[in-house]
Amino acid sequence: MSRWSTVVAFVLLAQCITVLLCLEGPDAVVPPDTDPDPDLDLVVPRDPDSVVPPGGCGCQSLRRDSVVDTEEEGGMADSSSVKPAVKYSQSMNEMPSDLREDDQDTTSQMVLIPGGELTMGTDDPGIPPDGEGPRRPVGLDPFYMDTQEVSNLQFRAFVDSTGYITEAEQYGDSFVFEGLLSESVKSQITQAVAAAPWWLPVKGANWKNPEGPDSEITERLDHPVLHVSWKDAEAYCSWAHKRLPTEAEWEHACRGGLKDRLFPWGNKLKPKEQHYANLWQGDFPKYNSGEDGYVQTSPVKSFPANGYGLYNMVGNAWEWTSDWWTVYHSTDRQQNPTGPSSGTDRVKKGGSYMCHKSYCYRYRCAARSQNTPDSSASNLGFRCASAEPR
Ligand SMILES: [Ca+2]
Ligand SMILES: [Ca+2]
Repeated sequence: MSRWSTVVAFVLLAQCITVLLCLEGPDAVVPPDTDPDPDLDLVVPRDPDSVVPPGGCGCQSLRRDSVVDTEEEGGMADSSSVKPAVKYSQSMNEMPSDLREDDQDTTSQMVLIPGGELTMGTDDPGIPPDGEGPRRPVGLDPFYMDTQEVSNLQFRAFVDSTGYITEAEQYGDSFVFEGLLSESVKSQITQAVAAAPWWLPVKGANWKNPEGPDSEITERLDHPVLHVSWKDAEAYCSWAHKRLPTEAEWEHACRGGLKDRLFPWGNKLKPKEQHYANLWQGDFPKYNSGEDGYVQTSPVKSFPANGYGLYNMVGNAWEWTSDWWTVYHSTDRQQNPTGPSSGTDRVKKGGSYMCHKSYCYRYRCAARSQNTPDSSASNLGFRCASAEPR
């Protein structure tokens, strides 16, 4: 039962992400943003009505007992059937073939993230109840970070090597966004999350079958692995002789060397009208235009890398961190902070392809959300970190 509560909480989180941008390959990292933020008001929703707080999107009310009958639901548009209307980023999303060679690696390439005296959090939180603030001093040792979200191909190598069975496979189900499901699968589902009816518990949904038994990952091996719990993520990283990043490490890596910026590339959501991340464009949850090129996940190296050479830090898939969740933070300087010593939820960062500014402004580096460790869903993945090069 607790797992359902977790999943439900996760569902709420999933509602709150979106926006990114990108370039192609290590040589195409985003240059430092020296612009103070001239278009900030144009790209960052400041209208309280345009940003639904967690309670507003039902995140805090999601519990297993919130799952209700769906027979009276009016039904929702099937986003997966909508032909993407790519406006700007199609060419940017097409990667040179030589950059795809490392997609065959069973673990990600890593890059050195410099340490130093840094800050984490923000004094201008987009969603104050999430504990984004206050801005606080942090000292970090240098560390290595995966350049990409762990892909299906990489996770498959782990499973093939170890015989690992994920928690979603053990439970026999996972949460899937309704817009991705086939009519056949939807016809068999009689329950949904009351506060977020676009999330449906799907029997047989797991990393190998992201939308249930009639789906597969054959054509998505270079996309992020989904439906992995915190424990699953930790198990993969351990197998790869790595670990999950702390929230402080993840946030520092997200910023890509920039200071006081909203996104990994700066403050403008779409510099020069280019999409820098896989988010949701359209009317959530009914219509996803796919203007950024994708209505679901994208390959892990699509969109430009940030200043450290990291792809999709915001958007595409949410990413687990090692920290337990709390919204209360000391302003005292901390060295290599690892979060609370215990808790009920783990911190996830970055938002996903389901994030839209209208209800989930969580695709910023300082934004955060949480799920119980046994949660899994169709927009939550991870990447690994390490103190040593791997
Ligand atoms: Ca998208
Ligand atoms: Ca991500």
